[in-house]
Amino acid sequence: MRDGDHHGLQASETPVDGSNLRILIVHTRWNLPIVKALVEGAQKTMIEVNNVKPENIVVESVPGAYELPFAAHKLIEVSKVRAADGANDLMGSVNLLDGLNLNSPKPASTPAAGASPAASKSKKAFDAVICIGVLIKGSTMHFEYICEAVTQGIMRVGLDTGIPVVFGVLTCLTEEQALNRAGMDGKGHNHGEDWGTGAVEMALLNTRQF
Ligand code: RBF
Repeated sequence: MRDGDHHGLQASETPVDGSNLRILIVHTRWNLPIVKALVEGAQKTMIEVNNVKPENIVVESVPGAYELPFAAHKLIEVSKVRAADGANDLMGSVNLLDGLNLNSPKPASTPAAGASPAASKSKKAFDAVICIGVLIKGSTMHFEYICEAVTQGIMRVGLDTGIPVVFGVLTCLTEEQALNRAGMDGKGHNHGEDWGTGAVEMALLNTRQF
């Protein structure tokens, strides 16, 4: 059973349809098995519940939680530039930013030799980002400093870029708590699922006409 069935996330009353959205997940490689479960929870929910197309979910990784805000900010800005380039590029020339990918030495978006420039056409900018990580308290003050910096940093990325950024960082006192919140102990609920739906909901809110 989900811990806190009575106070967990209530489903939205309006449809949360992400079929036209492009979502970025940035996750850490600290505590990777737990992080992976959270990432998979977010992906599964966005695809199966919110109709996000699998090819419209981009996943990147960073070393630790402290790096999440920088990476999210950078990738949002790059995606905006690429989208604008694509819209302005009437000649269909190769986009210089096509090769940018944090983790892949040879990204799939790099056009093969002789390929049509149209193959490198820019994609839509990200509509929302989910930052996923797991911080587990150790015996020094490091945990407190990183938690504070990451929380403020992720909030700032959303406000500064105008793109919603979901706070998918568990800040746990013990590994057991983290396993529970990732749904890995057979008792808890996978919070990644909530973050997936939350990202879609916030992306729709961000583009809604009031
Ligand atoms: N990063 C995490 O994502 N989760 C952690 O639990 C975590 N614990 C850390 C503990 C110590 C003592 C140190 C030095 C780093 C830790 N980091 C952790 C990594 C941190 O987020 C960042 O990647 C590094 O400090 C490099 O900027």
